[in-house]
Amino acid sequence: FIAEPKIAAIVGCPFSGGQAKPGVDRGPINLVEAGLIQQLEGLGWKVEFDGHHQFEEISANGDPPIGKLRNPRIVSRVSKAVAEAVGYHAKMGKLPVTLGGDHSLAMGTISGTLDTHPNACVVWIDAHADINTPETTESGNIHGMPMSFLLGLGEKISEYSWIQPRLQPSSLVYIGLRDVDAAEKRILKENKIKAFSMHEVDKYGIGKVVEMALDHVNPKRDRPIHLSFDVDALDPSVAPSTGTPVRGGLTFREGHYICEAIYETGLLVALDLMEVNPSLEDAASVHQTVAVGCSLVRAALGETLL
Ligand code: 6HN
Ligand code: MN
Ligand code: MN
Ligand code: MN
Repeated sequence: FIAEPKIAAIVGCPFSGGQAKPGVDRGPINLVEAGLIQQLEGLGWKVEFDGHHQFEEISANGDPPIGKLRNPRIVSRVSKAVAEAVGYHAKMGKLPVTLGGDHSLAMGTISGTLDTHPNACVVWIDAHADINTPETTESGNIHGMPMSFLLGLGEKISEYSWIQPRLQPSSLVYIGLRDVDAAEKRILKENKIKAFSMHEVDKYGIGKVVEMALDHVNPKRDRPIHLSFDVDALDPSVAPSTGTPVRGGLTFREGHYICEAIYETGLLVALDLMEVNPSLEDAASVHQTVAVGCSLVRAALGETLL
């Protein structure tokens, strides 16, 4: 699906409004400053980057909650802008690589992918399911809800009417889950959404889990794949600088294996690398997390060990 010569379009999203901890908006800046673009060029990609997106500021009291949703208008507007950017790059036959920023941005990235590739499936790598609805959310943080908007679950919020809920539950698969809210567990069951938690990673090994995940969403290996990677899927010892770390996560190799295996399918049409927060933990932890973020992107874009 990606035209030759292979072109990656970096969509830098310095945005933190989907959650409460400042700093995650610096993630994309740090990833680019660490040399990500040159690294991808080193893999033979042509890389386009026209600067980080500038998102209009709405002050906190200019964006009061809608129900429990925090910063609902700015999150909606930013995600809509991201949908347009990702959709545009995808239509041009480029691979959009979105650097977050918090995971609410995936409402935009996946909407953009589906505009161009309506048959795409989503592989979501995360400690969390990010599938709370406006009713079930306990935190009000929209980064815990993008999947419910994309699937069309829960109460309709007019601010979000631009999102066409056209992703089928059978077109989504999770790997890495280990911190799923009670209501989210119910939603996953009710909608028969396939999820490989850390329990299944331990039981079967990551190779088998990725194979089973792809067999579920992409049995004939003919559908475009959107890979959305929340860096908190990795164990906090591997990626400490992230807003909602949960112990018992993917190892360095398990995370990279997923990216390598998706690349090998030749079906990747969009990639998100989210939730790197360079203001959390010490300088060495930040350096480590940014470096691991870069190497996950490289693995998804074809870096091999041999
Ligand atoms: N993420 N389930 C929790 C919530 O606030 O709804 C955590 C969400 C984390 C979201 O890491 O992208
Ligand atoms: Mn752009
Ligand atoms: Mn997430
Ligand atoms: Mn997460």
